[in-house]
Amino acid sequence: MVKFVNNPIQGKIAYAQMTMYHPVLRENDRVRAQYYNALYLGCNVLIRLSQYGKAVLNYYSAVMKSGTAGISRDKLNVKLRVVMLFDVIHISGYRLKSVSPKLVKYFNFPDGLKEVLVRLTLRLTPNNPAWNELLKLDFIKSESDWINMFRENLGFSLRHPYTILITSTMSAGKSTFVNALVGSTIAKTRNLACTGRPHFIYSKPFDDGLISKWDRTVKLDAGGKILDNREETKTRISYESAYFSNGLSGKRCMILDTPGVNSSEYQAHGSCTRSALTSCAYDAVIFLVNYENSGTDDESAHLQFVWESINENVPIIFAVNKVDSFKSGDQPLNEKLTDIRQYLEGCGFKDPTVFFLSSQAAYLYRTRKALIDENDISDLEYLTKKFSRVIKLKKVNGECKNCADDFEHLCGIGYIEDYINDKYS
Ligand SMILES: Nc1nc2c(ncn2[C@@H]2O[C@H](COP(=O)(O)OP(=O)(O)OP(=O)(O)O)[C@@H](O)[C@H]2O)c(=O)[nH]1
Ligand SMILES: [Mg+2]
Repeated sequence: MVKFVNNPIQGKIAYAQMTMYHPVLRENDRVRAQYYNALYLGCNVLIRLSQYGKAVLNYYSAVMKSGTAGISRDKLNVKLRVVMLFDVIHISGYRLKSVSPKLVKYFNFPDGLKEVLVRLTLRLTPNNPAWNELLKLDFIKSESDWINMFRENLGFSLRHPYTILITSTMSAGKSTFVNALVGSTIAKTRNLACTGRPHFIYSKPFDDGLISKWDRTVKLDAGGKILDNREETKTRISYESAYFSNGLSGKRCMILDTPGVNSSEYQAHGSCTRSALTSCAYDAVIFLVNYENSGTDDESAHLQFVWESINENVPIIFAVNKVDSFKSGDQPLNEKLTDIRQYLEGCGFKDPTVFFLSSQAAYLYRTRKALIDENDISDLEYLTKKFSRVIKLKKVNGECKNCADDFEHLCGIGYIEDYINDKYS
């Protein structure tokens, strides 16, 4: 049985890496190597290096191009020692209870600075007034971007991720929907049983350009490898993280992409999704109804299971996906909505929240700058026209508070993000 807990160790991959503006990257090779070596030593002395910490150090080593230069921290200027203190905290995964007092002492700071840093590390929160004192110092002021990245990660570390479980029958478009929410290709999609185990996908507080992954080991830069996985040969759960560049950006959340429940070939897919649902370890559920193929026995059996499994105070959204397949002669969408609502009420869901959407259109739109396949480019062009001229989702999804006629709302995903943002606390 898979244990569906929000694992704090793997959850650390949600912290964005701060290397892009790292102050040491403006130094020469010798200083960078010195810095890396001193950091490596400091981490080994000051904290218990977790798998995550080792992965960050490895990543730093590649970015900082560590060499064989001397290792003494005293050779580094005070600014780099302050930076290193924050790096150690970052590498520890923002958990410093046991080391705070000796941490500041270790770096031999001058007296005034030492006091500020002790106050900061004793109550390590993004709002501690000692940040202002630190950032007032001339030699630190220039690093305020980098320090603010640290504070954003710190703020994230203190918040519980709002967990959204996505479920449906096979191939309704869950993984495409997840890619659309994130705004990049993080989950594998295809028109056959595809997702074979639960994927926990954490949001990052800011964009570090990396897709990270835990799958027995931590890979901070797993981008290209994510989609190569043969699902059945790896661990039973995969943890990934990326910056969500759209409606959920900056939110601390975790999307749980589950396998479709009705594969006759892979029955384990259904049982692991059902155990995720009965775990109740989530804050909201999104049930994708397949517009092309709804009302099947498999779907109503799964709806029944969901109705029995989830707590009544957990919000559930029904997202009718693939509405881009609508063609003239089809039942008008407002009638379809009435039928779907009745069907859901028949399964026990009182006054269900239903939105129509096209995950495929949202995904293509949000990744448009990176599209290279000609078919994708022409599909997007076609879908853009279809959603502004033919399929008027406003009529079924309703007017919305904040939307002009942006494509996110025209293709439906914007409504779902607005709803999540309303519930998010
Ligand atoms: N037309 C259309 N096709 C879509 C849409 N969303 C997904 N698809 C297609 O549907 C197929 C299945 O998509 P996936 O995202 O892999 O579906 P899934 O629910 O994750 O599948 P499993 O993990 O196997 O249960 C793929 O070929 C997608 O391209 C959509 O909004 N419109
Ligand atoms: Mg999938």
